[in-house]
Amino acid sequence: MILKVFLLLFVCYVGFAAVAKKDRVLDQKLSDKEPGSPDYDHEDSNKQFLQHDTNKDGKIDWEEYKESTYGFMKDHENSDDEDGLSYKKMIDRDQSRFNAADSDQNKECTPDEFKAFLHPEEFDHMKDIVTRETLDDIDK
Ligand SMILES: [Ca+2]
Ligand SMILES: [Ca+2]
Repeated sequence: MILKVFLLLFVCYVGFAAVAKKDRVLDQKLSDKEPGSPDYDHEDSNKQFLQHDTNKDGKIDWEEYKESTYGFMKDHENSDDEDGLSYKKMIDRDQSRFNAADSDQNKECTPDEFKAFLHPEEFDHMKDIVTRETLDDIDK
């Protein structure tokens, strides 16, 4: 019971912060192309893929993504302060989405699979995870 209350408070508290931070991260990634155009999506995905494929083997595994996206926040990973909690929340969410995007479940995303990670709303098999994320946002 105590755990349940704690979890509820936790979700309420960090949910909003996580969304706000995530939006800022996404804003920084915008290129000079207009968002929403097919060109933009394509180029944006490729650019981000190259950015996260740090060992340049043409695939991105979860650790690679996590390191290149959240590595700079490493100090917070094991802390219990506010930053540490929202950090974990963002990572958990990304990891769920990453696993859903990895359609052959080999723990690595090809450029195509990574596109589903970046633009889940465009892929049928990502609908569940998009719904879950949306519910997460509302349910707080
Ligand atoms: Ca790689
Ligand atoms: Ca895969």
